[in-house]
Amino acid sequence: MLVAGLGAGHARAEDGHDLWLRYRPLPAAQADAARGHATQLVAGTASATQAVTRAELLRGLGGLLGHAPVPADAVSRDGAIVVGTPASSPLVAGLHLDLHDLGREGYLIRSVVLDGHPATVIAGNDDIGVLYGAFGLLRRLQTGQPIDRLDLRERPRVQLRVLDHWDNLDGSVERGYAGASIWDWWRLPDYLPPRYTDYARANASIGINGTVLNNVNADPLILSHAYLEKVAALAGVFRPYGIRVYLSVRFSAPIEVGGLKTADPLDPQVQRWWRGKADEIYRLIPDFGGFLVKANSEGQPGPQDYHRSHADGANMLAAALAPHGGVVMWRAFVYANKPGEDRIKQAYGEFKPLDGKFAANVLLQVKNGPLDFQPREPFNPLFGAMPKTQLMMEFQITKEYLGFATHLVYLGPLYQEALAADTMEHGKGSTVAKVVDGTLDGHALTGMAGVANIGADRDWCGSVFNQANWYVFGRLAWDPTLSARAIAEEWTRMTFGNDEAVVRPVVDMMMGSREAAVDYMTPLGLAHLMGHGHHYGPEPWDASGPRADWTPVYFHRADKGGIGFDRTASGSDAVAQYAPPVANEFASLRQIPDEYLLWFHHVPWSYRMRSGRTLWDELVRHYTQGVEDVARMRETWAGLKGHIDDERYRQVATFLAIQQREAQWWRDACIAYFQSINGLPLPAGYAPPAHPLKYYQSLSFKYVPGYSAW
Ligand code: BDP
Repeated sequence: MLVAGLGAGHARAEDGHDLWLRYRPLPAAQADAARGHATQLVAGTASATQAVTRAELLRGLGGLLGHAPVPADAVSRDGAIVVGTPASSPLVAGLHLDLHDLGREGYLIRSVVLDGHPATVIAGNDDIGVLYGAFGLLRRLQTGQPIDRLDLRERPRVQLRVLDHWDNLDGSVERGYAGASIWDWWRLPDYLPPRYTDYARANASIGINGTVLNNVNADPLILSHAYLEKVAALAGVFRPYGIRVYLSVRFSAPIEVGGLKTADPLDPQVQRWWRGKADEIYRLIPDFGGFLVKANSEGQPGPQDYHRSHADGANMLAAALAPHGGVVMWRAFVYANKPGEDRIKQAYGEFKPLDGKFAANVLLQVKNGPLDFQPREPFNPLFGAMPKTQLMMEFQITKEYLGFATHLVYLGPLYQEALAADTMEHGKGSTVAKVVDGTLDGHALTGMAGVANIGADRDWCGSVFNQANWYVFGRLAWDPTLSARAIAEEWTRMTFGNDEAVVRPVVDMMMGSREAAVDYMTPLGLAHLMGHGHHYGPEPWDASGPRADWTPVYFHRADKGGIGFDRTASGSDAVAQYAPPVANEFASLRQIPDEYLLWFHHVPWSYRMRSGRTLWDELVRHYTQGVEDVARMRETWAGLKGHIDDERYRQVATFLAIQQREAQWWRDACIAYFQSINGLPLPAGYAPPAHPLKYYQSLSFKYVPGYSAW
């Protein structure tokens, strides 16, 4: 028959489209062992969420085990899987499980005996918890773990786990490197391609429960009725998967869409307009999540245009959403208020005085670092400084400053480093994770956002390894205390299978990849040395307009005498924004960790590092190390040839070659430039840059993907 003729089981190339939900057959021994625990599936279909849960289990188990369990209404054999809530399933109700601390989204998976038969129950208080449980069970199988003798309880530690799409209505994606926007606005609301459902499945599988569909640099048109109908259609696809939609709104929309003369948040007409808009939205989308707002930041309008505060603006929108249960995610990424002041100090100056002034349904969305998604930044001092405000984390998943889609940089270690940072707000152990999950100051409304790296590319993210960054974001939003390594291992097993000869080297490569990028781009606390505007490649010499604080020279401050930004009391005193023990550590040359040295200090090139080397020698060593690390990553990958399907193998191999070439470019251009400033020789044994500085300075790039004027 035709199917057999195509070579059953092997015909499909792995192009990455299936993400970590590949459900390829498990090795025989594991499949045999598991099959006895997946003979029947007793799962309802009364709600849309129940239906997709059942479908996912049939699909997943069928793929992994060779054949799916038999759908059944009752347990009649050993090895049934029983799925539901006490309300949806009499079998689950009869077990009298202790579900009280699981909340709406938590789940329990337990091996039980039902009607005399060993069975596995996946239970929660709500359908959505059960769906998460189904994905949890599938994940166990996919990662090579047994599914007998189970007793698992899980619940998310963060309430709003949200992707922020910086997608424009014209189909482009700001800072997007995976093709065009996945939202086909033109053919919405009628046409709903399967990728919308797959997007929702993928998100639900890692616990993401919200999506902001459009760019923070928002087009007001999104609030027009025609577009709201398109948004409603997407919300309908996502709803069964527990995903709410949110929109980025432009603060001046009452003028642009509403025809008003002002957007002053204290103007009653403006307030009425937003209330009316909220009512209209909720008529179309009863579970609409709320608004994300970038205001008075990088040219966006905001309440300050009317001499009102950020709190006035946020609270006005919050009042419009509150009757419907919506929230406002107000961004703290602002730096325009005091020209001349150290850019990284400005958000704190702006928002700290507003602590306690925000309405109950407002979250302040704070980037992990005080600058802008650099390869490494110290944690944002707003974390730990606003106990009376619900602060949510904003990470960037798309790699705007990390080599775009082609560099293999696993962001787990970056996220973990930020979450584990100790703010010392209430003494030792006051980690950023505890601010974000609300436990430090007792907040109930909590959130974590990730700027999505998703586009219309077949593999969604522009490379297979970028999928790991979407994955790790979701898993850490679910539980910020999980380890980046454990998540990398999970993802690797789901993505490439459980062959130990693959898993170990791939996980090691992933775990080292972020430090490699820091080394070849911005070691020792340097930041923002990327190409002007597009942020592609090195441009440490750039001093062009329109703003000094967009240029590399502003940030590295290299001169004949030394390099680095003095942010101690003798400089901008940004250190003072941290709690005293943290501030003291950062301010002290003796205590500051090497990785933050030039972020906080301007030191001579001859400065003696802990290693005994001079700063200059150490800098050259790090730049070189970064390139060598990428070379090693390439070797590791080459060693996996034959263990990975051809298509994905070749893509990664090609991208690693690009990465190595660009890492070398970064190293050479930065060394050539800094050497032109300090006039020092390279330490012995280090190769000079391949080209003179002028060559690197002559490179220019047009049509760089993801470009935006900001
Ligand atoms: C920067 C991006 C810019 C964004 C801005 C933001 O370069 O495209 O609009 O952040 O977060 O990282 O608002």
